[in-house]
Amino acid sequence: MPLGYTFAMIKPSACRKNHVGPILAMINQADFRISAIRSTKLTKEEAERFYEMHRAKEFYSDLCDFMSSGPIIALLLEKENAIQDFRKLIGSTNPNMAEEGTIRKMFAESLQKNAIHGSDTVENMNREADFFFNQRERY
Ligand code: FUP
Repeated sequence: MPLGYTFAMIKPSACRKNHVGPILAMINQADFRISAIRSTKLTKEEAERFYEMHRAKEFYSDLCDFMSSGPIIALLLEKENAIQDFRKLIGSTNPNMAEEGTIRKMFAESLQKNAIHGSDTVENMNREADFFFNQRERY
């Protein structure tokens, strides 16, 4: 299986609770290589753009308020089968349904404050990676 990439983002709630270190350790232990990493804080407008596919959903406005409420860690990660393996590592969107040992099972507080984002398709991964990183920031 060839190497590929996924984009991930540690959400404001997990950053606030000092879960960044343990989450990065789990990511490295699962054999993902960090290609790019940055701590930043989204404006409301940037969060709206990042989650634009959810614009029509009732949770959209609250989600964008939350995602712009504090710093996040943006990550570009490399591994074989990166997108699918990372979705397995983070677990279900709803932490009540997340499997034991997954990042969301361990660190999520709620469906909205679910600790971490992971791309679901190559197309979204490219869009999300380009949102945060230029080519010179990727190694
Ligand atoms: P995921 O791909 O696992 O991040 O999940 P989705 O794309 O379905 O949802 C994006 C984000 O919206 C989730 F991380 C959390 C948030 N969300 C809510 O706040 N309420 C909902 O009912 C569904 C999702």
